[in-house]
Amino acid sequence: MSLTDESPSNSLLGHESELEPPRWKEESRKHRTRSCSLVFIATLLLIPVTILFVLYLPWTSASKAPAPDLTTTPETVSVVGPTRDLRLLLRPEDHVSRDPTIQYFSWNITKGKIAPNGVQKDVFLINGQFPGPTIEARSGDVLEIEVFNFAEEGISLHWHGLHMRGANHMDGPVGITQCAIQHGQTFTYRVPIDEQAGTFWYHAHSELQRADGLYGGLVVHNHTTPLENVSYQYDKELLFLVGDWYHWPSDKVLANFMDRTSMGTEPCPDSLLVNGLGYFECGMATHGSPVDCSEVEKPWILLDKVLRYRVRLVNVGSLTGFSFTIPDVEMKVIQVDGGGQVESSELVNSVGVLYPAERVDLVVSWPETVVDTDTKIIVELDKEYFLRPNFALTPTQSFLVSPASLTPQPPNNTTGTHRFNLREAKGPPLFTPLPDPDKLFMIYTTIEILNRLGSRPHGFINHTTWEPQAVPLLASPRETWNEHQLIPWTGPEPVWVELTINNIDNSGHPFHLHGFDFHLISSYEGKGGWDYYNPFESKPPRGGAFNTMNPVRKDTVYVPPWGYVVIRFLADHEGIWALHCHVMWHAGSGMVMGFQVLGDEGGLGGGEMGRQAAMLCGG
Ligand SMILES: *[C@@H]1O[C@H](CO)[C@@H](O)[C@H](O)[C@H]1NC(C)=O
Ligand SMILES: *[C@@H]1O[C@H](CO)[C@@H](O)[C@H](O)[C@H]1NC(C)=O
Ligand SMILES: *[C@@H]1O[C@H](CO)[C@@H](O)[C@H](O)[C@H]1NC(C)=O
Ligand SMILES: *[C@@H]1O[C@H](CO)[C@@H](O)[C@H](O)[C@H]1NC(C)=O
Ligand SMILES: *[C@@H]1O[C@H](CO)[C@@H](O)[C@H](O)[C@H]1NC(C)=O
Ligand SMILES: *[C@@H]1O[C@H](CO)[C@@H](O)[C@H](O)[C@H]1NC(C)=O
Ligand SMILES: [Cu+2]
Repeated sequence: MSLTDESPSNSLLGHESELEPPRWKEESRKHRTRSCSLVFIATLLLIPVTILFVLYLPWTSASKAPAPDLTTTPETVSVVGPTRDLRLLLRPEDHVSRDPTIQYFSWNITKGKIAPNGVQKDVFLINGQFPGPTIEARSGDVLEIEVFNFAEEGISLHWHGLHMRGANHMDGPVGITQCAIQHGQTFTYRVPIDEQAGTFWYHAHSELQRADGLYGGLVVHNHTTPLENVSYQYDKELLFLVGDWYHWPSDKVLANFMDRTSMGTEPCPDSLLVNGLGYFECGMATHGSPVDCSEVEKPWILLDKVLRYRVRLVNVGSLTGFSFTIPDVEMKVIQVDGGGQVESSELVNSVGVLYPAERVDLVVSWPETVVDTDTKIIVELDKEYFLRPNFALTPTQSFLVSPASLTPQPPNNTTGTHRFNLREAKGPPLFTPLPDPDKLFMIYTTIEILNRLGSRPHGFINHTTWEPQAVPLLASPRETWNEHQLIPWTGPEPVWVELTINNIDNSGHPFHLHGFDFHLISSYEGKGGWDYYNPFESKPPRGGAFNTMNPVRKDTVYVPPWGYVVIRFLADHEGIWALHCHVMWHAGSGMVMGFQVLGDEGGLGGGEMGRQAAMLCGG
């Protein structure tokens, strides 16, 4: 196929007659703005039930429990009064000085009606909790998580950011490394942590269930001396799972996105949650989007502002990035994603934009003059995807941070916002520059509306819109993979791979690579012209020379509109590793591919992991 043509629609994807040219799409996306509320009218006839508030129970590592009777649903945790405290305090002291171990967990997964922000929704619960229990570990641990599926639908779990060396069949994506755990089935995930440390999370990798609450935090503490609390100078650790939230069930939201009338614009969320709590003014919903709503108290957090905190911040949302601000604080960015160090001495009071599935670790402290004053945490959802306004949404919300003192003072006048731009994060200088790549790969990614697919928007990577096959790819020979699978092979030996992701859309895509950390050596936001990068041509990249001296290490990266990112990683451990956009509606409509690492040309179906991958299939 020729790549010299000036029109991306003609040269990149090759569906000349079917493709909508990106320009046209851009305009249609802007002009077809309409209110979400109209669409809400016909939905959500929820049976009124007593509102359940889910308590944060500290997670407990159960030793191997006797298998529960899967025919009777366990009782949902009964709910004791509203606790609206956002605080999720971590316990590094339980992990940093012990030996590595196998930690056992036993999880009952159910679905229940809860109202995290006052609005009822059918949400996944793990042992009665939403979000799921926070897992804390240290490098070298192995997690053994026995999952009992009491929910009516098939599920699977992914351990976001963990390399899963030798354990590709435990990685989670249905259709790639496993079949779903069906209702009434149980499955034990064995998750090796090896030498990783940082902020991770786990979430469903089946259907769209992450957007219905099937997720939780996973923190791996670094045991190396000097301990991180000493080198980064903090006293306590807090976890914040922050993300946008839809009142609709996820399958309805996806259906709305993939409807002919959406023109590829994403339904915008209704609310946002912090550690599973939010607030919503019921009055906002009355015009056209009836919900079962009760006013709840705004969540808040009580902190001893004399202490210095390490904040581990995760975007657990489905669509939007956000910025995180505490006006009167001194904040320093120390890490991104799973422990990728960030070189910065800058003191700020805000970070952003953090895109879905990205993480950032901060050390925050308060100047002495304000330790007794009230302050707030401000979460501001990024407007990039809000092309269809949702009048029910309050995109910027603040949560009171109350000092431990008995007589808190009103806050001083707000100071200006000094934001650390996460797109510009740099890692520490490398001792030697990154090795040159052995293999180059390049992809184009876009949301396309094709006649042959019913004029419904689909996520594409090159020519491929992903759909899961009945037998996971890990368990089947390559010759049986259908046209919905784009799985290049990196070869039989470990190699340095350089991957260029070109984004021909006018909005960004946060891409996640399973199984590896990568070095981000280039990121460029295009100006709307022919701004992509083709490593197979001699033309130099628009975004300038690659950074091989101090690139940041990540597992999820925002690919800017009309632009590209270039990443390098050492493809050295066997598996079929998914690569996909982390926007739920983009991945759910097909923006998914993978890499086959090691093995032979015929796939990995013949190996031991391949045999294990088929365990839950058929039957
Ligand atoms: C899981 O459900 C079973 C009932 O089938 C119950 O016996 C068991 O205690 C539950 N486990 C947890 C951790 O809630
Ligand atoms: C760091 O953490 C360790 C283990 O929890 C603790 O013993 C030590 O006192 C902490 N050091 C500081 C400076 O907070
Ligand atoms: C743990 O922290 C040390 C610095 O104290 C760092 O060199 C090391 O890379 C960290 N380990 C991991 C697995 O991130
Ligand atoms: C906040 O206001 C008080 C009273 O005006 C003042 O003493 C203090 O220095 C102020 N703090 C900051 C950080 O501006
Ligand atoms: C806050 O700013 C306003 C307007 O600049 C001023 O009138 C007021 O006194 C200030 N309050 C404090 C506590 O500094
Ligand atoms: C994607 O398409 C481009 C353009 O045709 C091609 O150069 C590239 O190799 C393709 N990538 C993969 C992984 O097939
Ligand atoms: Cu996307």
